[in-house]
Amino acid sequence: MQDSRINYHTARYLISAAKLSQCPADSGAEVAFAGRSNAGKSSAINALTQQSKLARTSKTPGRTQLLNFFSLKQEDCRLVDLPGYGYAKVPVAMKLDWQAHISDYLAERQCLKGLVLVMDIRHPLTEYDQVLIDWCANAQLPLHVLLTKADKLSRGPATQTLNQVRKELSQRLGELGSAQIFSASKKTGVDQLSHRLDTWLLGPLQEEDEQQDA
Ligand SMILES: Nc1nc2c(ncn2[C@@H]2O[C@H](COP(=O)(O)OP(=O)(O)O)[C@@H](O)[C@H]2O)c(=O)[nH]1
Ligand SMILES: [Mg+2]
Repeated sequence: MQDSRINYHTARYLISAAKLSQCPADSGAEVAFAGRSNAGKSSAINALTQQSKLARTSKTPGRTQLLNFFSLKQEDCRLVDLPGYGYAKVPVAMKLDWQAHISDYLAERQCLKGLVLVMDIRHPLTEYDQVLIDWCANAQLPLHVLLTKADKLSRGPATQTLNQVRKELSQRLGELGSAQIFSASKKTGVDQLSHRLDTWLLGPLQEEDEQQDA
């Protein structure tokens, strides 16, 4: 199925920003990818855009502390790779450090239409995933969870995790929350992700061609 409305393959690196004032103009529509370092964020963006080196992937966790912007050919639409909230063993320090980098962005960015929260399907709903879920609930920002590295689990446990995460999201976010299984290695779930982003960036599909009953 290759019928997404936006061609994500057109994504190009635009700019990196260390703070809000360095971000591109706050116009159009943007979707941001967040998640723990090493969860598979950059790989997910590369799978979505069918570009192996667009968002730098690394086996070294927590290397980039910048917000990386990618522009799509679709007018004024962008993808954003947010800094990972690292591996540090000190939760409070980790939280403050991470927040210093992107809380301004999340709070102020008007063109932000939704957040993709990337979790390793073997380690879902970590403490800081929970912080982000609460943040979205408070801000009433749509959230889509990618349970990635699904190639590392068999179908049974993967589905079990998906159901658990969906239940949690529905309790805390209602209609604003959704989740899916994903694998950047196997390209599983790319179409499902594309459709979710289409809806966020362009709005719901208009059923113009649908025949109207009298
Ligand atoms: N098996 C498997 N490995 C993955 C997948 N996605 C990412 N990885 C690996 O996980 C590590 C971290 O990925 P990366 O995309 O850099 O994570 P980020 O820090 O969240 O951007 C890298 O070694 C990737 O090759 C996946 O879907 N399946
Ligand atoms: Mg990365």
